[in-house]
Amino acid sequence: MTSHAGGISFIAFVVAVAVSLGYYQGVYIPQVNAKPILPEDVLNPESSFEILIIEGASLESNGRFFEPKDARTTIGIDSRVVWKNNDTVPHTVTTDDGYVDAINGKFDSLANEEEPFVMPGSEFTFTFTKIGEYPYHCEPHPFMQGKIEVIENFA
Ligand SMILES: [Cu+2]
Repeated sequence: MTSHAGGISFIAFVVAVAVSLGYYQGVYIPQVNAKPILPEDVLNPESSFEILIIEGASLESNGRFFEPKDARTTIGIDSRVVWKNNDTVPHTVTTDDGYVDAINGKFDSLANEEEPFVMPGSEFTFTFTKIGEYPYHCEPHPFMQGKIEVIENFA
């Protein structure tokens, strides 16, 4: 009788573990990794906000680096930001605080394996899908600093 009860509780244990693993892999993990469902205009804003990397920006004495330095964009309107490198040397656009967008990944040109540096005459594009403040800098030239503010669309 005792060993029989032990056998049943062992089977119950095995079933419980199997159910738990199934839930973890089949339900919990997909939920945690799922991307949020966002409106189309947030994913693909109608306009872009342009920021110039000024010629001579690699020299601290230049005093002008990203222009505008502080940019305010509206989510779903112009929250796609394009940095154009008008300088003669490569630069990066790199998050100060490690921000990772739920849709578009890390806010860092270095995360782009094909073109980690924004080459002269080239550009880097990043779409923010969440309101907030996003300070950034250039990795080889840390005095090059800027900030993107993404505000709510009240329209
Ligand atoms: Cu730079």
